[in-house]
Amino acid sequence: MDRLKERLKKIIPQYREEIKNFLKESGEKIIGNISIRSVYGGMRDLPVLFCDTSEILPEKGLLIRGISVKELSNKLPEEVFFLMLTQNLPDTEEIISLQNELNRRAKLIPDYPFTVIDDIPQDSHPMTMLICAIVSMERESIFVRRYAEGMRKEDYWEAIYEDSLNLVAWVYQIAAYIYRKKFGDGKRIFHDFSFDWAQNFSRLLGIGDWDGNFTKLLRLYTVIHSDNEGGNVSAHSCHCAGSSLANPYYSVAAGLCGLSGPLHGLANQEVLKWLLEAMEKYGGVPSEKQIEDFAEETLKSGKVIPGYGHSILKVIDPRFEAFYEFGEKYCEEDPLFQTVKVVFRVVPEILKKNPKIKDPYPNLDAGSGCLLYHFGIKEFNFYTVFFAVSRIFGITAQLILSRGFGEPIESPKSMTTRWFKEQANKL
Ligand code: AMX
Repeated sequence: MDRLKERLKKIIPQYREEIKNFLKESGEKIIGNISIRSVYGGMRDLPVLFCDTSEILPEKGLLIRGISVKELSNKLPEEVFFLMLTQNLPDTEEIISLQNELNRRAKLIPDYPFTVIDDIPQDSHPMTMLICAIVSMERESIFVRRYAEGMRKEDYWEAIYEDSLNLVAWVYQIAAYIYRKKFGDGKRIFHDFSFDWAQNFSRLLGIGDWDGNFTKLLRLYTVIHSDNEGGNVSAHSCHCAGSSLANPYYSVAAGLCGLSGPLHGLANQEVLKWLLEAMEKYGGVPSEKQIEDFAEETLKSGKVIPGYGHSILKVIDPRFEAFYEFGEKYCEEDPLFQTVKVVFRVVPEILKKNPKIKDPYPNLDAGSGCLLYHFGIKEFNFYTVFFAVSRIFGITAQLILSRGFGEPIESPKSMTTRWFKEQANKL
């Protein structure tokens, strides 16, 4: 029995009822003003979406269902997925049931997404390969089949759940194959049914994780990148496509297309480039004075210090702290990690000198790439694929809940600049 699905069968009607009653009581209440700057500024700070899986608080960082992601850093990605959907961490039977469910589905993956990867130009970006392989599997969608059979609206979420679980069980297999095609011997490694999700991902990548520490990093990395509220580009793109009832293969692909941008999923590779450049310039781990000079040079040339700053946070990102603690435990001696530590000691003090910078502290990207690099993943352009595989947990959880709530198609009103100017002139 799929215990997560059974739980959701009880919970989703309650969620739906709660929102229905809330809207009945309070749906017409006005909750805010909109500034023209917000509209033209990426809709920043406009509370116009709801998302219950996670939230970011300026002083606490990312909370998943009210629990700091740092406290979840020793949990399995499967446990966090369960938490996002049900508001509770699973008990032993529930987690075993979910893991069995994922393993059962893992072996049902069709062969053709692997052929898609074989046939695509091999100099394509790994994200292109991943997205094409995901879209190619759209013909497997249970939602599409059941929709054509006339499924009731109340049951949409169940079909979305089926597709989502298949995606969680399949996508890491595709990602690992892309890694092996592009950077390894090109041979596909097969699933081991006695393993958990991260153990299998690690095994399929073929990294040679003799002490199990890379698998531990994959678990941490996945949990930390799994979700980040609903308004970021990947979550929102997936949510928006899903609201048209595009099936999860299309919706997730829409989210991942957004993730592939340099302002979203690529930041961790920028950090790594910056650290390696500093190390090359100074011939090893730079001193505090050298990093100070290097950072000042970066700022003078009009660039940002990658890995520092955040649009909401005002404290050290707890996700950075979790990676930092992992680094202290497993790669203390690594010169790259030692450089991360020097940067952490020096850069916040430099950024604090500029009053415009609201958050001078490290964000999650300041340490994540360094850890992947330590374990031998030196191909920067694959890092976004790790982010994508992790983020699928969050965006599919959000999709399942959105269809569970019966959310309608998204259709915010756009107005012309002429209209905004007219409004501005009236004020
Ligand atoms: N180095 C130099 N200048 C910085 C800075 C940094 N690390 N962080 C912020 N600033 C500057 C901004 O560029 C902005 O300058 P401007 O007014 O001339 O455009 C000013 O300080 C005010 O910015 P802010 O309000 O504090 O932050 P923001 O919401 O505009 O930007 C972020 C947030 C993350 C884009 C920004 O801090 C930044 O560019 N950081 C470096 C890149 C990075 O680490 N990105 C990853 C973020 C995490 C993620 O989403 N993956």
